[in-house]
Amino acid sequence: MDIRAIREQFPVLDQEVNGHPLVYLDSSATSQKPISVIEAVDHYYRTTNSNVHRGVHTLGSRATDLYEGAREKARRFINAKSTSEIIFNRGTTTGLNIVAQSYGLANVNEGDEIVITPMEHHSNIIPWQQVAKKKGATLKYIPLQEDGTITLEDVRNTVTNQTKIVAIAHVSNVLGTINPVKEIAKIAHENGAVIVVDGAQSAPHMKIDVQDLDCDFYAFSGHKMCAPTGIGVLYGKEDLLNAMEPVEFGGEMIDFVEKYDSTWKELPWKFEGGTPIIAGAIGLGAAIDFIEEIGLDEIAAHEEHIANYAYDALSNIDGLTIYGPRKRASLVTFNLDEVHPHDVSTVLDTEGIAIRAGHHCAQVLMKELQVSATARASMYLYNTVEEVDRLVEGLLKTKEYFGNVSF
Ligand code: 7TS
Repeated sequence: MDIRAIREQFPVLDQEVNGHPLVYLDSSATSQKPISVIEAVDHYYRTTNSNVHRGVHTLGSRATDLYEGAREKARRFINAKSTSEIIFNRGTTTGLNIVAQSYGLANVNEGDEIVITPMEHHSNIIPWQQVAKKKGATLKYIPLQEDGTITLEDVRNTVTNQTKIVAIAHVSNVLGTINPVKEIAKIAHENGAVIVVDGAQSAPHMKIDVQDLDCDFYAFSGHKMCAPTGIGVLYGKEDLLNAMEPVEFGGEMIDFVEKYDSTWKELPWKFEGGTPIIAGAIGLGAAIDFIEEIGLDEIAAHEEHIANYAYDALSNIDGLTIYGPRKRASLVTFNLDEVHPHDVSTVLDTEGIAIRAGHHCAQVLMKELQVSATARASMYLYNTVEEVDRLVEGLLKTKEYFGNVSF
């Protein structure tokens, strides 16, 4: 992979921040966007902008073709059987909420169980808390091991034939843990449950095959994989989606509306009420083209290399604790003894290095790790080992700085 050529595709990376070349290590929060994506959106607004599915005019049908073309790209990207199974929405949070509000409320009853893990992002916890509360169901957690993984034995012990939904992150946004979702799907299905996969941190980084994983639902966000903000995909198996009620009602999603009753369009449009995220979907299509041109295997290999490099380099810093397993996605979450993570990120920012500090929308996990916050450096296809070296230098400076300050 020619990193220099790739970096040239990302204009935002070519700048100084606080007098230093920017080192962007916050791609788990949101990725940067390549020129082809920026131009696809720009070109759409300059030449085509129209509403979709309704116009009989030329621009309207061009916009519809582009929008539906993006759906086909998204289908191929995760190897769904049909475009009926690809629902465009705002992102992972919206996708998971659709499953909870529609499938969850209809299929979870009193005494049933919903199974999640302590490493979930808030958007894969709170929707299930809401369903459990409304339906008198129990929310159960698969226990976390010391190293930030879960075991299949614990999955088997937690999932029972009362379990209706197993909801799990494919990759943890804090620990970097890669969960064995294919095996977990099998256990869920043996117990008559469905599996909902939070793919926010996996879709950008590894080849996803929803048929091979045999997951029932899979949600991801465009903005973490080079696409604009405000577009995401919810995949669901067609028979499940067909049996589900929409959660948003209004224009675009109806077939016939009468005074006291209405009927819905077929999939996937019944879940896309209102004017859809047209430019966002076109941007996502361009992002998929960009990623596929480089190749997800290439990207995954590059990220594995950089994740190992970062893990080793940060492990060598005295007083630095890394959270999560050795085998991980391309992010490293850590704390420096005695220094609050917000102070770490503030000092790093003065060096032009962007990392994230805080609870990372994972307060349940923070409690489990017995910390209130952590710092996180997250890498993507455009990051280099030299940037990791800059991070290490910045951390050594941070240590020195705070070592000389008396509290
Ligand atoms: N699930 C996981 C595992 C995530 O990492 C995120 C966002 C979401 C769901 C929600 O995605 P959204 O696009 O709907 O917001 N994670 C982060 C993060 O780690 N830092 O900022 C956002």
